[in-house]
Amino acid sequence: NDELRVCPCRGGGPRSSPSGHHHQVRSLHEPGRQPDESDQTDPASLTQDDLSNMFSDINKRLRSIDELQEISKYYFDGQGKAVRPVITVLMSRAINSHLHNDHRLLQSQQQVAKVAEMIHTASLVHDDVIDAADTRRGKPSVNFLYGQRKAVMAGDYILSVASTMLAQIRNEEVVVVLAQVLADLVQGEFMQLGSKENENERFAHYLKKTFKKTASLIAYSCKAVAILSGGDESLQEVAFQYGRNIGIAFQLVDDLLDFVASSNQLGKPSAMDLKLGLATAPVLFACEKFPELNPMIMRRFHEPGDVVKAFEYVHKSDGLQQTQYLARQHCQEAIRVISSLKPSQEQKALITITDKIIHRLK
Ligand code: GRG
Repeated sequence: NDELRVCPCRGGGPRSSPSGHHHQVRSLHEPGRQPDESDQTDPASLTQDDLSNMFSDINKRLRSIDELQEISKYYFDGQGKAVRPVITVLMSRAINSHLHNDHRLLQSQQQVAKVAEMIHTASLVHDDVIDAADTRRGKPSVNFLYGQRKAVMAGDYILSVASTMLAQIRNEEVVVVLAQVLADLVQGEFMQLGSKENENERFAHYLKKTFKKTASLIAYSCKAVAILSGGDESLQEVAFQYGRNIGIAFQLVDDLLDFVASSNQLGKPSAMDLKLGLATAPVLFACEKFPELNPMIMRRFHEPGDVVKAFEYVHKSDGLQQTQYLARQHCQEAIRVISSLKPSQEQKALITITDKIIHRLK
């Protein structure tokens, strides 16, 4: 029932004041959807209790001088999918079950879930400044409402509070692991600025960028909670590889949705990647059938008509199917690694999530 989420302010409506915004705080769960009591492996139901206070806790930590507080809290309204905290909580509990026969979440693991959502949100705020995006999640973006300078500082502030929360976990290894995510996010964003001239290097460059920009946060959050559970290196590697594979699949589907979903579903304009000059997996695959795409990729779809032509070539090729196939392969690899844990509801939910990632519409 995606329709329930459609907000009248979608599609570049009038500027609305953030304080007077009409969105209800939505829980992590689908509105109007009755949780199925019989489904003990549903990711949303399984994580409901552990994440019910996440947004109010984060909002409490973001206390600051008036306007900075208002801007920083803007995206912590329950409208995001909270994919990273859900995966982090499920991984924590799956590993706690595996090692200690006790699926309860540790407070430190819950803190990692919050920090992951905060790092994600800070990166969204900065990303929208870099891309000059007007909308995000179907509402006006922070930079659109408050301007670039305040948006940059709000992103920095969210990150600084997240750093304090990370330090308060009091585990040096976890700090090192999650600090790597920050370096990866910046490097991933940086890699996106350049295109490779050599066609053979393009796909490898794209996958490396995809790991850093999207998968790193999920992979290292999974590793961090494995460390906190007392897992050895091989168990930490299971958690990391699950997160890495699911993260790459998630971004591949994101890149696919940019070509097939409506702007209403996405909460931002579609074909945005082409408009930003980015050649993602569907285009790189399409290039095999239509080499005419090569010069367009090199000039970052800058000439008039490039975006429309490239969009058509992608749809005429099997680039979208190939992208989906690659996402499925990464999901299968995620399932393979997580199957080495002792069976638990949470382990099964981590398998269910791969299906949701492949079939998601937003
Ligand atoms: C400030 C830490 C920091 C980094 C700066 C701008 C930047 C460097 C990195 C950008 C990273 C970025 C925006 C990656 C995109 C990842 C992605 C797939 C976002 C969409 O995630 P969803 O669909 O979003 O989970 P929701 O809205 O559901 O939360």
